[in-house]
Amino acid sequence: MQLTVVLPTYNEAQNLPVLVETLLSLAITDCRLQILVVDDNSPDGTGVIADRLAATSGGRVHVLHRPGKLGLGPAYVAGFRWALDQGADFVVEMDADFSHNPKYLPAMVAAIAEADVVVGSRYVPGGMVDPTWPIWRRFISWWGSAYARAILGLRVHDATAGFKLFRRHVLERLPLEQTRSNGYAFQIEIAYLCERLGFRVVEIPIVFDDRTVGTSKMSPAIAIEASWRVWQIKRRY
Ligand SMILES: Nc1nc2c(ncn2[C@@H]2O[C@H](COP(=O)(O)OP(=O)(O)OP(=O)(O)O)[C@@H](O)[C@H]2O)c(=O)[nH]1
Ligand SMILES: [Mg+2]
Repeated sequence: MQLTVVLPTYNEAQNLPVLVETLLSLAITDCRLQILVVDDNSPDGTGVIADRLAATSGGRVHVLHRPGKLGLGPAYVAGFRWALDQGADFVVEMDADFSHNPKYLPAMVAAIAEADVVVGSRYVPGGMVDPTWPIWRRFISWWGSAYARAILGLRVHDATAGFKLFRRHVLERLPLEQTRSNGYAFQIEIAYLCERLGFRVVEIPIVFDDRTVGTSKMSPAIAIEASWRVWQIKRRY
């Protein structure tokens, strides 16, 4: 079985080498893990580092270069399409800043035996956001998920989760190229489509750590996008 981890990167020069090494050393039975880095011409040279990692990986690391910062949603769509074209049986999406700890991946792979989609979830028992976050930040994160769930009638508890494992046939069915969202909205849109199409979604608890190096690309604009896109998603599908 082929498992492809899609890592979108924008200025993750410090995180990427360690993350790639950690992912490649994971013991995941019955799967050959490969990595696709989708880099948006990061000014800090992440793309060059990714090429170097690919060159010495024996074909386990690949890089998709995009000409500029075109957003997280389109980066994932390009990465998912590439993974499908390469024959992936399973596809993982995760952040490249260690907020999504690779140590959860074996449990997620085990859980896919009984599911179509496995979500690394902050909002099921045992899961949480970084306990050092101030209360307002925890509240915004919780509220974003609760808002999307209420409006879209989602069953998944972590509606904005960006740590997901998909079976191939799920991504084949999703209208990926029709999505227009970015950031949190993209995660909500994918979660909604998965439920609308009747896929079995299972949540595995994760602790979401704050990044320790590099800078966040999140902005109020991305949070605001999510709040109106939720309504657009509801009308559209
Ligand atoms: N290719 C690509 N990757 C991106 C883009 N924006 C963000 N990323 C990557 O997407 C992942 C998540 O972005 P972050 O900036 O960590 O955003 P976040 O995790 O929601 O927010 P923080 O809690 O502040 O870290 C990281 O791996 C980023 O490098 C983009 O426009 N293009
Ligand atoms: Mg992050």
